[in-house]
Amino acid sequence: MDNPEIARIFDEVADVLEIQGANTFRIRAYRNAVRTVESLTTPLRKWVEENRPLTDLPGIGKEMANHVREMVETGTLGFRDELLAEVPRSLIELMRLPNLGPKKAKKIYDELKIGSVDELEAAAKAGLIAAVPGFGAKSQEKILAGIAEYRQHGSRFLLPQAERAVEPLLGYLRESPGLERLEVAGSYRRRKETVGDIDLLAIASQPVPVMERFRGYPQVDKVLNAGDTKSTVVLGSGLQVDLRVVPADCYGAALVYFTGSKEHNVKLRRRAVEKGLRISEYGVFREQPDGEGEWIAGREEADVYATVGLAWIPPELREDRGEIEAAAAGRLPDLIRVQDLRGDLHMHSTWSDGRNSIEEMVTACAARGYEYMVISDHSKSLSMTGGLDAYRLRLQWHEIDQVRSRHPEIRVLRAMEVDILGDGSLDLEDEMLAGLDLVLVSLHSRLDLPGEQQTARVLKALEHPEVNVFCHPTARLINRRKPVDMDLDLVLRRAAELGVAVELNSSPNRLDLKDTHLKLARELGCKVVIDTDAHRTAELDLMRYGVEQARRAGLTAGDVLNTLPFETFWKAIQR
Ligand code: DGT
Ligand code: CA
Ligand code: CA
Ligand code: ZN
Repeated sequence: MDNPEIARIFDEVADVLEIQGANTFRIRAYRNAVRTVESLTTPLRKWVEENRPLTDLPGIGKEMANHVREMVETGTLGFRDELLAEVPRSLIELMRLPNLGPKKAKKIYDELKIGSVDELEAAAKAGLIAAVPGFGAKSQEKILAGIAEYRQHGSRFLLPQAERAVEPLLGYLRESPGLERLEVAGSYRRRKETVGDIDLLAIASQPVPVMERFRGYPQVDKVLNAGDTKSTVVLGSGLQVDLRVVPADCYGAALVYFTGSKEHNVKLRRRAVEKGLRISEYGVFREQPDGEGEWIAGREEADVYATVGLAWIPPELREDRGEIEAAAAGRLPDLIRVQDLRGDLHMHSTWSDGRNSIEEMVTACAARGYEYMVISDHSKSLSMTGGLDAYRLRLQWHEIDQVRSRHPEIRVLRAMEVDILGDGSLDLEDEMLAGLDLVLVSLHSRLDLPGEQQTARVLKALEHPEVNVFCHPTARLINRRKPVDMDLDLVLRRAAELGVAVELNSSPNRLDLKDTHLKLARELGCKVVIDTDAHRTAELDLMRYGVEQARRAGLTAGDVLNTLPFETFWKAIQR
């Protein structure tokens, strides 16, 4: 667990304690710990590993030290989990609203007995919030704006979170007697970066026992709807899951319908109407003069698409962004696959904030069958990550040379993820930049600059002749941080002219560039790479999330530089 995560958990504990009206000293102790952790320049993990006394740190007493050790060693904090079980979930939801926070949430809760976001919204719209002492019309407005923002992002699950809940559930359901087919539809199947809820579809000889088994799943927190062919539950994680059992004859039609997107379905149905057909979740019907439709297809998805003259469309493309037109013209892209990638171009080692040594990363990349790989630790201005200055970078090169000689099976490139400083200059001396095989650049600070300044800063960095890749260009963190204000169109155009590649960072928290941006990048002739930004060997497997995002953008292997064999790749990545 890294420092920001530890800080976030301490912050959460403080929030809940504050809601509970706990002793102010206790709350302050956690807030102080947050501040200490946030300003620390070495990973706490290192402190624990090296058995350095954590209590030497300001604001870290015995209790906090134990907490830190627990988080580093187990990846979670039992005390936090206990607290979260005590406080009404809805109140935590309230306190997490932008522009609210624990104090105001508690006040509103105490005064108006409001315990959910919906109730809060209704109260704000009715003017009740403005009347609460300490609040006014202005804060009421801010709360409504916060709710709108939260609705857009906050309540959606990241794909890996959803997967952690869905995978075991699928395994459990597959044990149902009489189950013949089971698939996840909805945004999950389209591999959207976040999902609102999970839509399951099944065929079963007898639906009722499948429904009963579903509702009896041990992780089910609440059953919202219990029917013979459709049920809805909420899992302990808060994730809502629908299960529908449909007849085999309309499984394909139902799968198309519930995979969506809505926009894709609308376009598809319109196309059907033009051909005198009607597509619904029950099948494809030929319209008859008497109003009754004649069923003509529905068993498989491909059958449904075929009735309207289309090839089967991969779910990732079903967003009505030209995929129906492409399918009609027989020009659907041959989407990139994980096995097309021949190298990972962005990863960290213990030289900065990674968990594994260079050699461990090299062995792990070789085990994944890569032909080449890139070690790219942080530069010095990111002191909290242990970023490297010129001196330590030279030492690292020495180690890379040694590892290279032991691992001829894979080509190891030396790079650095160089920080773009506030003024657009780079956080490493020119002569050192020249000594790197590849130069990656990223924004990690001053992410709130006004658009014009941010754009100018980035453009200046990309002009530097040594730069090869612009990493996680918008710096967004999904559900947590907005993309920077920047003229991305302009930046991508310039990157294309300069021959600088843009990254699709596969970390499921980032997925940056995202699908629509990638599409734009390709249209503008920008080079694209997909990599993991792994901070430990296991994270090398995150590549599939990047590939899924690329597929959503309609990218083929030919659109991505690191699908190329090394010699060709090496020429293509040069400016
Ligand atoms: P989500 O859950 O917000 O991440 O997004 P989806 O796409 O999974 O949406 P969801 O769960 O509301 O519905 C699943 C699919 O069912 C959706 O992609 C398309 C279909 N669907 C739902 N409601 C409608 C509707 O009102 N009209 C049409 N044509 N399709 C719908
Ligand atoms: Ca859904
Ligand atoms: Ca749904
Ligand atoms: Zn990185």
